[in-house]
Amino acid sequence: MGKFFIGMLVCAVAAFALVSVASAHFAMIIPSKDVVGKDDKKEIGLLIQFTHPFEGGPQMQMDKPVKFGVVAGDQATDLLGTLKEKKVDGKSTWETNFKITKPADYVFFLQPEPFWEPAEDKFIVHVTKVIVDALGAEEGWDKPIAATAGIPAEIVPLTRPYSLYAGNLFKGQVFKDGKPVSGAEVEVEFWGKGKTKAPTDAHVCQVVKADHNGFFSFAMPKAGWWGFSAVMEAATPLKREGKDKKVELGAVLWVHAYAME
Ligand SMILES: [Cu+2]
Repeated sequence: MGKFFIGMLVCAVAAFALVSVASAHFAMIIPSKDVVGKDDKKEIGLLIQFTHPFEGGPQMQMDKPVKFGVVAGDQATDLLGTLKEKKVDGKSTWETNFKITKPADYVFFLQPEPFWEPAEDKFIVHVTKVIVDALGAEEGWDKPIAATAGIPAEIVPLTRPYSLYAGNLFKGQVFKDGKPVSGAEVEVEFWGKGKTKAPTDAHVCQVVKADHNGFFSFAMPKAGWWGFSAVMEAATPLKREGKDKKVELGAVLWVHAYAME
């Protein structure tokens, strides 16, 4: 994180920061469209990156992911080989195109390499999803995919996670290792790209807590992409220089809200 090292602590540890900037880092999968209609081009672009979405940076390094693929119906397809690296501010981001071949809800998923965060003395793994509806399928968005995709955590939407309006209440359920996570803390951030002003630093990253069954909800006040990141601790630590280090396991979901005309 270079020169931004000090100012760049996530909201979870903002209380300990000398310079308190309440931005959080999020892994992102952003498709060029969240709903592909029958008259649309049957191909979408996907952007993968690790950054601070509200402020539009500083960009963080995203190594080639451990897993990247899509679940449609009950089948997972590995798309890791399709990713093309693109450097932004000297950090790796990834891009690919995906051809729509049938009506389905396409659940794209990403499991990044553990990212070492010296400021927090831990690794970060943000397992990320985004859901694209194609050709009027409107089916499959509410199904957990962790077992099919082989990922350790996920947010399962209860609100249909595409064709949303700004102002909608988004509801989701946090799962880790196949079980709902009681009291999970969910960080919420708008992909403001640095163009949206926050009244205070604390406004950058919103926080909601899940209930005993892992359910949370959040009303999105603005049109654009919204990221929900349930921040947990992985069951197993990872070694760094011979020492056990905690792993922050995030379950991230991105949804797009449209302005209502
Ligand atoms: Cu960061």
